[in-house]
Amino acid sequence: MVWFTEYQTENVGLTIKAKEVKTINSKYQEIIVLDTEEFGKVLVLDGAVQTTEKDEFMYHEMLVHPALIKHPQPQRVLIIGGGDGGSVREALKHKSVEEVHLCEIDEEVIFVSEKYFPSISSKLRDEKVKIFIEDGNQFLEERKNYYDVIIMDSSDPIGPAEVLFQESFYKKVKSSLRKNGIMVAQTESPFLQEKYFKNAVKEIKKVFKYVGVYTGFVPTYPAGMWSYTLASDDVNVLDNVNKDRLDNIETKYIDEYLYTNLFAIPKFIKNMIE
Ligand code: SPD
Repeated sequence: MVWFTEYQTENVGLTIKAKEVKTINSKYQEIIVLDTEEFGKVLVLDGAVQTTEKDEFMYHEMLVHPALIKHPQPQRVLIIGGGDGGSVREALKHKSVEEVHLCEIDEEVIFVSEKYFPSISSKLRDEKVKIFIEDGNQFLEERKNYYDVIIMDSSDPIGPAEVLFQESFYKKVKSSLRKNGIMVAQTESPFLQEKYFKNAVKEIKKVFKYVGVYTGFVPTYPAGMWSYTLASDDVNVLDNVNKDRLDNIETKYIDEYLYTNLFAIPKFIKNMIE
């Protein structure tokens, strides 16, 4: 048994006991797979927990479904990051979706996920899915006016992912969306990563007309409190529409009630972004 600690801030860590630890060094990062009693398998990239078998549904459902439900008819979906496949799996639950493009910079994350996280990566080879091993920033340059929904399933804004949280990047996202397009981004922990959270929302607001921030619970992420930001130029993402679509989607976290009250977020968080 070994104790693994993710140093979430300079002063706070998350420590999990692991029965087994596997380390793979890819071209881009250190990938660790922990086998734990409490969370099942845990995927760690450069020291930060990305997903665990036990709580991944909390993150992936909240990241993916609100954007797809708010879009009038999502057919073309792009996921940037998310090589573990959790967001792909959730996006494919929407019947109108015809193609899902996954743009992941590190192919090794996909291989590791397919080997150790079959329940998360189960749909990566679905016929509707096309995988691009590319830098998201470059990828968008070549795809203008194409997607209905773009999902930013990135790691934290440190190192290579930093650029994915900047105004210049969100402008590219906007130009890759077609009419009625919606973007959703994971925007960090408002409680323990206030600076990253506020900055991401500020940059998104510079680019899109309609922006909505919501929160959810992910036990293995900093403070267990996570944020997501929806944005569009055509669809008022704050409108509470199409909630009956959830009837046809199997979920464990989000339901009609939660979706209807998606933007009922704590007051201190509203104050940070107003
Ligand atoms: N602090 C970790 C944030 C990770 C967010 N993305 C995770 C990707 C899982 N699909």
